[in-house]
Amino acid sequence: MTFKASLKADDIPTKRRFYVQVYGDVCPSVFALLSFGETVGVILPYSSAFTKIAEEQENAIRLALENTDIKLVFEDGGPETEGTIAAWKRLDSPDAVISCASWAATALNPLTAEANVPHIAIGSAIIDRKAEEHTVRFTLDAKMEERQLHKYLRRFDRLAILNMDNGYGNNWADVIEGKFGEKVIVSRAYDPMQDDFSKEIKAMKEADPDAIILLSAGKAALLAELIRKAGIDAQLVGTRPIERPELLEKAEYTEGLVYTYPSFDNEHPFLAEYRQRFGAEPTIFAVEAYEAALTLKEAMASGEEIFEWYSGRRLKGALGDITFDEKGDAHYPYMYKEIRKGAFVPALFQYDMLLEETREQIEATFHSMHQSLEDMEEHLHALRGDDVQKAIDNIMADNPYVYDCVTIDTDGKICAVSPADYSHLIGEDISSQPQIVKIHKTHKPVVSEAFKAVEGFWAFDLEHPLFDGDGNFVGSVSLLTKPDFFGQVIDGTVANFPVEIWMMQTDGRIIYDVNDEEIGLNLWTSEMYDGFENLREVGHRMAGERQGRDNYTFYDKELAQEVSKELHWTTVSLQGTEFRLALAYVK
Ligand code: COI
Ligand code: CYT
Repeated sequence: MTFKASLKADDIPTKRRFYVQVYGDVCPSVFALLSFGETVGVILPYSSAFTKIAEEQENAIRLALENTDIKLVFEDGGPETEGTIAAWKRLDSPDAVISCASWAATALNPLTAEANVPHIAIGSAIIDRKAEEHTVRFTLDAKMEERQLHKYLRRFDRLAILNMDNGYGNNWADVIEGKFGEKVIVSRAYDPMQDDFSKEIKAMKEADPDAIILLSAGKAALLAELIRKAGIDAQLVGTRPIERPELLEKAEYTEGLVYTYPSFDNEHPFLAEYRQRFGAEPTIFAVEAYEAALTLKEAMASGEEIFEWYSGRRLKGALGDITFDEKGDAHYPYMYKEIRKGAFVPALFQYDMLLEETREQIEATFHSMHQSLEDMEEHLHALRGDDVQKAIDNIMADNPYVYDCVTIDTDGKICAVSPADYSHLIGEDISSQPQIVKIHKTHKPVVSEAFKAVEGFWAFDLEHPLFDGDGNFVGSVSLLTKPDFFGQVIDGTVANFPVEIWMMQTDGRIIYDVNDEEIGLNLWTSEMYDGFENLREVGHRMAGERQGRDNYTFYDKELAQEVSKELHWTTVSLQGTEFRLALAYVK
């Protein structure tokens, strides 16, 4: 240890690696004997409104690194950047630094980069990196969290914001105001070190909002109490740091609070160990801190440059399945939680909300595809020629999800194709396809079930009838989509929620799933589902009922492990063709 202290970071940036490389081979046993541990500086907001958060993080980091030769130096960063910078100066050339809070990460990023000391940010949703490719962050960016919170907030017309006056609260308030504009009728920053919030509560009362967004950590319980005692019945909404034990002590005021929060695995052994050792319930602050410390140890031992080690990496641990992007930011699912019967639980409303939004999006996308066919009708009194080609090229330009657009005559032969690259399809006879048979009989728009298209893949076909100037049926115009079309809509609506969506026809055929290999299989007959009889039974129930709830056992998203899933399903109805839309989640 003392030996180590004489080495300056500036002289030898990656000390340990240097010694391994130079002397390790020559004299491994001496190296093993010396085996000096590295020092990790940890800057946490002890003397601030977030003392309990800092203590939770310290506990978790100690737990992660006990029985290792890493030396931990905890420093108080206080409530603001000045304290953080002073704490950084007190550290004597550490091998890495972990810091908590957005403002601390923003301040430490350029300083640690200049000193060439790896920097890990925890509890830091909003940071501004002056130095790129340096700071690794375990907190999901607020902009990502906002995209999820947004889906819930948009049901309210009159929003109020009550935020802690610091780099977390003020920046988050800006994000919401930027997205909701006029709908934000009042916004107040409060000093989190204080307990007198009478001015803020008065402003809330006067504004009479539908929802109050509390960008709070420790003070949310008191604020909720004051809000309710003032007779304000607005929905209370929060973000990740709001989940603190104090909220449950004031459950009579906080019941019904809805907030966004990571959906980490509640069964992970770390949680049980933390409870046992410290006699308290760990929150996301502890989970992030633990995962950061544990992986930092591994990164340091790898000899690789720390940022490089994390960048692009996928890890499985207490935070669940997480991936780091090229900026060094972690990504992992968030969900809605709520306080229900005095406990922090996954919010029940989210499953039907996401299912309904996905249903609406799929129907709206088909509707706009159909609309663009109708809009071009006047240019489609014939099936081929320059005008027709121009019209179907325009339709293609309007419909990014569509694979191709063709016209089909009354004999069921393809006459014109867009994009023109696929003109080899001209002359193909598709007269026996059920949707063609149907439109030739009804002269009405139709959506096919899944079928093998002449293009060579499972597809869906939206067919629209065409008539000549005298109103005689002359054939149809078709928009063809791949199942991936559903995937694109679904990815947009459930992005970053811990749910999966799949689709089934009433004949048991799986028409969309995150696992490509399942698309096109039949739930009743495919051997993929042998041994999952209760899933098959549920599938039969789904075929007969337009909507419902059930549960089943099947593999997880990676087809790795069998898990029990909760299921909510509904029906997408397109020109009379019905698809079951299923949302599943692991409880
Ligand atoms: C953040 O900055 O993202 C935090 O969670 C800070 C916390 C101390 C309130
Ligand atoms: N292909 C297409 N059926 C097909 O097989 N583009 C439309 C209809």
